[in-house]
Amino acid sequence: MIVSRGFRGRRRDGPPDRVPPGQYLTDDFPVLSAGPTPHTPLDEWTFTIHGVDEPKGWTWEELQALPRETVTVDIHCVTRWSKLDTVWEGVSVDRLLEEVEHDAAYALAFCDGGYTTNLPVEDLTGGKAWVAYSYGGEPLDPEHGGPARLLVPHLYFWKSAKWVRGLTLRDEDEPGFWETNGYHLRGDPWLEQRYWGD
Ligand SMILES: Nc1nc2c(c(=O)[nH]1)N[C@H]1C(S)=C(S)[C@@H](COP(=O)(O)O)O[C@H]1N2
Ligand SMILES: [Mo]
Repeated sequence: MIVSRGFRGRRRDGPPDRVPPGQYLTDDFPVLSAGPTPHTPLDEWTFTIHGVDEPKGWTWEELQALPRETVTVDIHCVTRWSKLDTVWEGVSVDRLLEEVEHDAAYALAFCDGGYTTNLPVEDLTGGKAWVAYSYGGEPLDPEHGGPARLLVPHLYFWKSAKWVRGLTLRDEDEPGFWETNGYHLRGDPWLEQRYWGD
């Protein structure tokens, strides 16, 4: 585990309706990556939905041409930091899933570098998840997952896969990288679903 930026800020408690149990607030944006930062050129970048009869892919340009949404959300890392009112831009996963025919219940997000994370499709739909390519009004920093990452703010931040390249839709839940290593299959911060058995 590479933690390339420390916690400079003081640990603060936050409003209990915004900060889930066991979390504290930070103004920093810590970097947590399980490996080196990949640098895929945009002209080689694609986002693909697999696990369907007709897989669907978008180039970087095609993704940029889809309707973009600006969202302001709170994020919660299982290592106990939370950050309020983060501003992102991206394409909603609803919009992407519109273009495939499927009735899958689960998805496995896959990334440059090999990271994966599993999610119920229900947690990716209904305006709750995005493929985000901008943070704080700037293109997403490579350390934070640029050119694009999954953003699923209502779950612990390990579900927000950095350098995401697509989703594989599945009938059954298959644990991803951290989930295979002891993290909870779903990861709802309000229920403190941190580890297996929580
Ligand atoms: N591809 C990839 N995505 C990842 C990770 C990773 O190691 N690789 N770490 C996860 C974890 S544990 C967290 S807390 C967040 C951290 O995102 P940040 O570095 O932008 O704070 O990314 C998640 N997404
Ligand atoms: Mo994390």
